[in-house]
Amino acid sequence: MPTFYLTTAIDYVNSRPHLGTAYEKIAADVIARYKRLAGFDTHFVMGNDEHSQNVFRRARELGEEPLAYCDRMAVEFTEVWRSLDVSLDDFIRTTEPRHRTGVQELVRRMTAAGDIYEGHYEGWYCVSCEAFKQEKDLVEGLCPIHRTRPDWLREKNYFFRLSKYRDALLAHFEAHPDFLVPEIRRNEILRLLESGLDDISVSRAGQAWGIAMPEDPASVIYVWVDALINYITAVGYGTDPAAFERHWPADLHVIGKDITRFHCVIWPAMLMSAGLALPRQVFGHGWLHLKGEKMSKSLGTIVDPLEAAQRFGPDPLRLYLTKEITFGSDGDFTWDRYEDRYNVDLANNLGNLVSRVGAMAEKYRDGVVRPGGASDGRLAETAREAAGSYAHQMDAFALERGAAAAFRIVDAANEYIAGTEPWALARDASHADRLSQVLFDVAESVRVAAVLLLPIIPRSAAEILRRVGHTGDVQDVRLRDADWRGQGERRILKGDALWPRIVAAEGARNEVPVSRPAIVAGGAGRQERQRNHPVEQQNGSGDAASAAPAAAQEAAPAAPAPAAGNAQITIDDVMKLDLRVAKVLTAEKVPNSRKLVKLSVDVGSEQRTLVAGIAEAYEPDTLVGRTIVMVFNLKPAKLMGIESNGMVLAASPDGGTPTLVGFEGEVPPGTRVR
Ligand code: ME8
Repeated sequence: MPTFYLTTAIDYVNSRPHLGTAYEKIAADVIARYKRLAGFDTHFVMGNDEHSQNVFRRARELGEEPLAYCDRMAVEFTEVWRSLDVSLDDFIRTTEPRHRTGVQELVRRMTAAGDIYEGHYEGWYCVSCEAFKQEKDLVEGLCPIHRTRPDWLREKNYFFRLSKYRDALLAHFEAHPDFLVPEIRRNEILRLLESGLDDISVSRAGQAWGIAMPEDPASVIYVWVDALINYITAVGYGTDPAAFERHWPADLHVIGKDITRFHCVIWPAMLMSAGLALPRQVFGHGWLHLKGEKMSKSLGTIVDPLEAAQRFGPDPLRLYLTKEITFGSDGDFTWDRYEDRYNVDLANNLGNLVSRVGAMAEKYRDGVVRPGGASDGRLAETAREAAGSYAHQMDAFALERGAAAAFRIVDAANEYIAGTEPWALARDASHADRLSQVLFDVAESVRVAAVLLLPIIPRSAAEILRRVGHTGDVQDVRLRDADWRGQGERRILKGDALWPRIVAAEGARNEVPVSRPAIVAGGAGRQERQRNHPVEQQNGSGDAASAAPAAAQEAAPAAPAPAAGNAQITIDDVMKLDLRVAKVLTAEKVPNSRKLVKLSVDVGSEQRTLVAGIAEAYEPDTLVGRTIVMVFNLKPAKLMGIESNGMVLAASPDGGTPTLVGFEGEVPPGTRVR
């Protein structure tokens, strides 16, 4: 079986993980899971970088021993990775004995090669970067990344003859055009190499926190040199030669674009000096931004990954980060966009499809679907094309395109349902075979899409596979299982809506309450998150499909569900909506909510209370006396503890503020809108 050794950067532990660092781990996990799916014996290693001065200072600030602090942070970090379903095989900490032994061994070998010499360093040092800086690196005297003034150092250091390796590095880049991807990063490093290399300090004097230089306990090894070596100590360098032999060289280091110089200049030169093989490839991903700024603990622009995962469960977050951000480029995270994509990709599209397949299979075929003969082959063709493109894109780490390919199958299946109208076929016994085939083809599409989505949304894809009749261990599923299987019988299971459609209380759209997705993260913090986000389950039954409004999670195929995309609905569907004119009697802001307004309205025959997400667009006073349109027959739902009996209609542009639907002239309350 081919092997694949994959690593991420190891994190500084001076604060908890944020969504930017989590982005890297999730992307790497998608790759690791994809490689397993593709049949590789994959070894996926992550870890913590503990010998940083920032870590030492943080521990001291908290009155803790540095090692005890690091122990605590290791628990916190691994807990976050576990909650995000990151499937790491090993977690290395730089304070571990296996690491210390390997680091000292490597430095000894570099010394034996004549590449380490004693000298004095005088210059700038940014503790947040843990990097020696030259005057030309600073902007107005500040570190451009952390916007802080670096320290001025004068100390005895050991130096590494990095300059000696410039030509060898250039030759390596030349011979291995894919050593560093994407190309923009490769070009940056090539320019750097072409401009020449200076030797670098590889030790710090007068510090106790770190790994001692082998022959000089008064000096500790520079934290970056210490950290880079994790990639070999994690697989046994200096402690377990057989494991090292098995795993090294790494197939891929996944790191952020800010640290490519360390990984593609210093690290390979260190390995060359020690006579070890170089990693095969380095992927320098982009930054996750929040409001246009790099998400960064030192800049304070961070989102808590657990909070983001607890919003809908880890899978929607994983999908957002994989599908919405071009892997290799910078990308934005906004709560609004995250919620929009949840609704579009999951609630309306994939979740709706799975619900419909379950409901139709049960209603028309008692839960068992079989081919009925004479498939038109359209879905099979889409699935084949998409699966081929998926593998091609994922092999090139174009994760967003891989995700998009899988969703092409989902889109096609939804459109196919809208086009073939199984509910109409069911009304005529002469179409029984055709109906069987349609149901089978749609179920098979769902199965293929779920196989392809396993690396990205592992929990949900496993659940979807179970619902479309997969019975084996999902760990054994391989990429070849994405081949279209036009034969056999499938037992299709109905279940709760996987992702009930939401319009969150803070989401500015018309108010549809959040139901709990069928698949969510477990673990600590969930209750806290629910308190912070003023949305409540619509009903206590857990029957999310019935809780979902306006048929977004429609499960009963007799009245067809509105499909995703541009699929059409019938007049019967439209007539299910009881829309009425109402007049606003009172309006008040809902406490602790930016967007919600509580309205009491006159609907002719009665008064109703509504909660609407329009507070950012309308002052409550301006609403009183206004004529609006509401959905009259929507199930009551609680928002911020207030029961809302209907939904206000408004034009709601993506990312914009809502505008209420109204009339030119006077229309009496209670009038039906149709
Ligand atoms: O750099 N978006 O640790 P770190 C995307 N210990 N990635 C981000 C990010 C963002 N907003 N912020 C950080 C270190 N990262 C060193 C690595 S490896 C031998 C030593 C990425 O905790 C960052 O680019 O500052 C890096 O790859 C990783 O998170 C850890 O960052």
